[in-house]
Amino acid sequence: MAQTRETGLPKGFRGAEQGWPELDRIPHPPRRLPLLGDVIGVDRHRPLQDSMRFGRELGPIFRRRAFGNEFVFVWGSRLVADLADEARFAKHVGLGVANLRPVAGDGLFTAYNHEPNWQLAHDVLAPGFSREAMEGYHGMMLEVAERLTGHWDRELAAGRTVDVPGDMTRLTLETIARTGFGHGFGSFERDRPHPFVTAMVGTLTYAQRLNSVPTPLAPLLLRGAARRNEADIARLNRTVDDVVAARRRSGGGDGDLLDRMLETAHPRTGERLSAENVRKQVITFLVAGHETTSGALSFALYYLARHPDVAARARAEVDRIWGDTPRPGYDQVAKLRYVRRVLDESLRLWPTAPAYAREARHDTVLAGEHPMRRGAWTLVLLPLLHRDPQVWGADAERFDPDRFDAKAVRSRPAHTFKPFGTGARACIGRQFALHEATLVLGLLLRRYELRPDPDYRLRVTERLTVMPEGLRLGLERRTAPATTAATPAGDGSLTIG
Ligand code: MNH
Repeated sequence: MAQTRETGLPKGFRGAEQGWPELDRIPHPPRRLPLLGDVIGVDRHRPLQDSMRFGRELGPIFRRRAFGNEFVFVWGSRLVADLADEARFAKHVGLGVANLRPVAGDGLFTAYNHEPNWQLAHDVLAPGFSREAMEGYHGMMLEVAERLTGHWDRELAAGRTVDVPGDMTRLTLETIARTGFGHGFGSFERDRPHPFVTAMVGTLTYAQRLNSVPTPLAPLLLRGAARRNEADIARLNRTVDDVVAARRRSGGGDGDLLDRMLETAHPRTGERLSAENVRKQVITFLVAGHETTSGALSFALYYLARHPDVAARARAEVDRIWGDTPRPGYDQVAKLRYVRRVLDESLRLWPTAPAYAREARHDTVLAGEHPMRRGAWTLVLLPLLHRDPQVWGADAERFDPDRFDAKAVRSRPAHTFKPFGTGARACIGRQFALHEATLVLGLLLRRYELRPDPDYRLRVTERLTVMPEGLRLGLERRTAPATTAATPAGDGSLTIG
C-alpha cells in the first residue's frame, strides 16, 4: 500500500471508514458538525483529555471525527487485552508517531514493522538494556541525580520553590545523554533550556499540532510552524552529528549505546547500522529516553507531595534499605519495592506516553464483536484503561500504591496496566526508566520533605506526552536530631544528610 510521505499513513486510509465495516455500531459524540466533526467543546491543545471525556461518556470503544477523518479509540480492558494478541495485531505507526517520522525516520520508535532497520537496531541495541547494562549505567545515573540535589539545595538556600517538570527534564535528559552517549548538555548549569531541548520540544509540539488541523489545509495553516520545524530538525541533526563526530575522534567510549550503534554488528547477519540510521537512533533515544521519564517523575512527586502518608512510608523504606550509605548501589535501588509502587501508581493514573496504536495484521474480529479489515487500526487510550472500574474498582481515580503490591498485581488479569506498550514494539527502555526514576525518588525522599502549594490544581499539558503543568514544590531539608540518627534501621526515623 502506498504511503503518504508527510504522515506515513497509507493513502486513502486515514480514517476508520474503510477498515471497520460495522463502524455504525461504535458510539460517537451526539452533536456532530458536518465537515468539522466532533469538535464541540474540545480543546485543540488537549486532545487526550478530550478523548478521556468522550470515552467516559461513550464507553469502552468509541470514535471521534475530526476534519473528515474518523478515529476509533479503545480503552475497555477486554478489548485492550485482545489487541495485545501479537498473532492478529501489531503496532500501528500513525498519528502522533507518524508525525515524528521527519525527525526520527526509521529509528526504533517510528520504524514501520516491515522496515529492516527495526529488527537490526532492536537486536543490536537490546543488550544495552540488559540487567548488566543497567548496573553499568547506575554510577552515572547517581552522578546526575546528585547534580539535581545540588541544584535543589541551592534553590532551597535561596528560599525558592523548585520547578518540578523543568528540573525532572534537566535530570532525565542529562541521564540519557551521559549514560547513552557520553555527552552532557549542561542542563543544570543553564538558566534556559539547552537549544537541543527547545528544538525537541518544538518538534513534539508541531507533531501534535499536525493532528488538530484539517490535513488538506495543513501546509497552508502551518506554513510558519513548518519552517520553524525544519529549523528545529536541522538543529537536532547538527547536535547529534557533533556528538557522533566527537566519539569517532575519541576512538570509542566505554561500551555505551553510542558505541553499540557505531561498532556492534548484528549477532547473526553481521550487519551494522548505517550512519544515517545512527543519527535517527541517537535522536530517538535522546527524545524517547527522557521526556516520558521526566513526566513520570513529575507526577510521582505531585502525588507524593499530596499524600504525606504515602511519602512517609516510602521514606521509611528508603531509610531502612539504604541506611546512611551516601551512594546507594544498584541492588539497593532494586530493593525499593514501595517506591516502585508509587511510580507504578503514578504511571497508572498518568501514563506519560498516554496512547499507542494497534493495527489488524489481517481481517479479524476485535473481541468477537467488531470486524476489522487488514490494516484497520485503533488507539488504545491508556489513562482510561488504567481507570477501568471493572478492573480497578469504583475508586479507580484514587491514588493508592498498594494496588501494586505483589498479591494485588497477581489478582488482576493480564494487559490491564500497559504504560510501556505491548508486544514486540513495547518500550525497550523500561528498565532504564524504572531504575533511574526509583533511584531519584529514593534520593529526593531521603533528603527532603515536600511542601505542596495548597492552591495548586493539577493541570496536564500535552505534547504527545503528558506533564503536570506549572508544578512547583517547596522543600524542607530533612535533618536528623542527634538522638534519632542512631536508632535502629527500620523505624523510619533515621535521616541522612
Ligand atoms: Mn519508551 C517505546 C513508554 C522510557 C525508548 N515507550 C515505548 C512505547 C511506550 C513507551 C508506550 C510503545 C509506543 C508504541 O507502541 O507506539 N517509555 C515509555 C514510558 C517511559 C519510557 C512511559 C518512562 C516512564 N523509553 C523510555 C526510555 C527509553 C525509551 C528511558 C530509552 C532509554 N521507548 C523507547 C524506544 C521505543 C519505546 C526506543 C520504541 C521501541 C520499539 O518500537 O522497538
